[in-house]
Amino acid sequence: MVLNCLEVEVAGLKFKNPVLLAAGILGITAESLVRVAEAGAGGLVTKSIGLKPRRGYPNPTVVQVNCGLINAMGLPNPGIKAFSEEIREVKKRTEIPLIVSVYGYSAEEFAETAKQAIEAGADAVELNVSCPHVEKTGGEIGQNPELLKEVVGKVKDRISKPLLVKLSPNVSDIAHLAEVAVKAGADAITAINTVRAMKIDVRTGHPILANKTGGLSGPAIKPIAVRCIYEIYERVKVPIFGCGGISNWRDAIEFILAGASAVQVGTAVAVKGLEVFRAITKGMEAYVKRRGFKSVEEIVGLSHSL
Ligand code: RRO
Repeated sequence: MVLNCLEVEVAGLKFKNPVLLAAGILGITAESLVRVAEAGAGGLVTKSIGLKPRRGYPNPTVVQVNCGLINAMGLPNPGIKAFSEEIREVKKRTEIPLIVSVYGYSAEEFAETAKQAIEAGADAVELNVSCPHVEKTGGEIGQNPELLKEVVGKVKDRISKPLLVKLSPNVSDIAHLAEVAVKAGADAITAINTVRAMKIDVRTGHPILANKTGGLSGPAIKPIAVRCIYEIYERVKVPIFGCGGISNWRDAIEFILAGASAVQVGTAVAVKGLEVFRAITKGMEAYVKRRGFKSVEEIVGLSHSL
């Protein structure tokens, strides 16, 4: 039997490889999620879904800058009732783990949405407590230890599947917030969401995004993400899903050396296309074998012990 050196088990979820689709890209219909699965992703994270449908912000919602994208989509989503149909469809057509990203305006909304996602067939839930530009949710919850504890605790009581908590880099001590999330019941941490940013049109003087500010993603934020993962790894025992600017296998390996057990890719999928999944996993597999390791799991956090 040939062993797959990229197979990992993270927070009780089995992945054929540790390269997942990140929340926010191609994650709102079953059709696009199935295409990502067929392109070789090890797992899927959906667009963030709330209790009720939400239109999101007016255009423009995305602008390209050097080394990345700035977005202020404003959480557009069909609401968990309609999205449950998409979850069922994905689970019928793919075998890989489906993680539903969830947001809410209160602990109760987070918990109810998470419960409905699991009832529809989600394998796990990722709490979005880190969206940088929507009031009364996202970062406003994840940056407040008391609120974070309440939200994570309430969701944990309501579901019995793995609970991931996605944190924001827009804080002074991300590792402290990871500790708070883990004490409240998080089974894994996802780091990082986007970095607060903006772009102004020098001809007109106007901010380009309708919301004025947004979240920066892509290669520009990769070193920030690596630092965050390194710090979180030193402070909590639960596994970390690394996210933020990964666009090739070297980036993915760097995140794993910093302490990530698996990675999520978003902006590179939007910029380079679905081929990134096979390109990254191929490069990772070659690296693991070339270095004489049996499994990618052997290099998780390796940079901490060198
Ligand atoms: O929808 C968005 O505008 C958005 C979300 Br929910 C998020 O978590 N991060 C981001 O950069 N944009």
